[in-house]
Amino acid sequence: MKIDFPEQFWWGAATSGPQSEGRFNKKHANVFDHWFEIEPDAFYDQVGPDVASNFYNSYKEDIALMKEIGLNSFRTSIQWTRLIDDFEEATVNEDAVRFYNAVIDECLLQGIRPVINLFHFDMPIALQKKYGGWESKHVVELYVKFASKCFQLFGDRVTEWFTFNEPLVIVDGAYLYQFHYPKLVDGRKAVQVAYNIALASAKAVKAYRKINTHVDGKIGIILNLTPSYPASDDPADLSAARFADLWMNEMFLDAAVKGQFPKELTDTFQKDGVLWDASEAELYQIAENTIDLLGVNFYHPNRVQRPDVSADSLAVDWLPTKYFDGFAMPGRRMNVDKGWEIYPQALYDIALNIRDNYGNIPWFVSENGMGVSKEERYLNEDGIIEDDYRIQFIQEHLYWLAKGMAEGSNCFGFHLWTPIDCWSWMNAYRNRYGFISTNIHTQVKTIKKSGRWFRKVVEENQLEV
Ligand code: BGP
Repeated sequence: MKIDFPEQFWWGAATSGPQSEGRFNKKHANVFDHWFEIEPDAFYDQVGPDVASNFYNSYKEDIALMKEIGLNSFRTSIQWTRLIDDFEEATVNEDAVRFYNAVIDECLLQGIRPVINLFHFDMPIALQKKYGGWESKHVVELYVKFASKCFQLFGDRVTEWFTFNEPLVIVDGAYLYQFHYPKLVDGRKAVQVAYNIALASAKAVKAYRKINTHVDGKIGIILNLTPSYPASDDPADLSAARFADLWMNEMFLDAAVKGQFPKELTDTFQKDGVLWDASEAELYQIAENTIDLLGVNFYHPNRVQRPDVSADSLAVDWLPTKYFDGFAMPGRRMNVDKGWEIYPQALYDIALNIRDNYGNIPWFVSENGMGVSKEERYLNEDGIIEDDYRIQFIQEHLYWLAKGMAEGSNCFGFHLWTPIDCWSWMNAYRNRYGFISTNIHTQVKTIKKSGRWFRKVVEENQLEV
């Protein structure tokens, strides 16, 4: 079967500054630079972000490789810590300005649309230490200054901007489950951080609309949406799945698209004594500054059952998992390396949810992909990684995405995570996701079988399944 995609469909891939560039301006550190400095053992094979995939030095060659596999769009992020010299004043580092200009210009020269995100987990450590990072509304203002600077410097050529990547991961990782620095377990702070990020996003949207001079300019947010499927029809499982959806999906999605948080969620926070500090004026800003377009990162579904309400699970502090637990779906298909269930139909469910409940806002798959460890297992005699598993993974997700689009969902693109194998937080280089492999010792980059396959999909604007 052949499935046609719309003309102008974005066929691309995504990375982030901290995961690809390497630490090119050492004046400031972000939370991950800092964490690696103080606790290298927390990172897989003790590999930190200093070099990453060396994009700072090899961006021209890397963009040429992206062109070779046919990508027409590429998302990365501008790093706050690299661009800005003085966070209070938002003065810039000239070399960083030169670098980001060069990346944007090179993309345009090669016919690749540069899509820019402004925050990908990379809080400056100085702001984390001095103000508590996203716990602070002053930091919200500093972020808006940084964002405004980016719009001024690069907005004449970048037409699609995103304020944040996966804010929920910051909340969960840094404030609840300890996989991001500062690794706190503090429900009240977690909830305030979620609110402050939603507010920062709305304020950045507002700043963009004031500054933007590009006729096609648009701004949105990138969210990891994981539909929550209940274990059974039992009311306890259904209400667990409902809360999981509120917390994991609707909290940021409703704020960004509808301009308000779900009342069910804020009522629960209120009841539990963790409701955020919010002023009328701020809520008005959130209501007024909704997004133009949405990025959806999707990797795996969320299987949900009633929570374990033993004394132990409640003792720690307020955790959202007070209301739900995950479970392993019997008979599920797994990406064994990553420990994630493979369930491509969820992309169809996401598509229809956006169509039916979010005004059919224009959206794209901003990340999807398959992390595989020790991928050199699949090297053939010619030194090419034969990643048929990745081709199948993408095919299946595109199939369900196309079905949602055929039924009217307004999706305009698909980005794989990631173009070139890159560094990934605590996992460092454990999970490889790219169309192109990186040898982390020699920095040699080689197109995988999936990259060649994708080129054909893009050329034909068509998927064969
Ligand atoms: C997403 C993040 C990316 C990337 C990806 C893969 O949540 O937006 O930054 O890290 O996950 O993650 P990992 O390599 O840990 O499997």
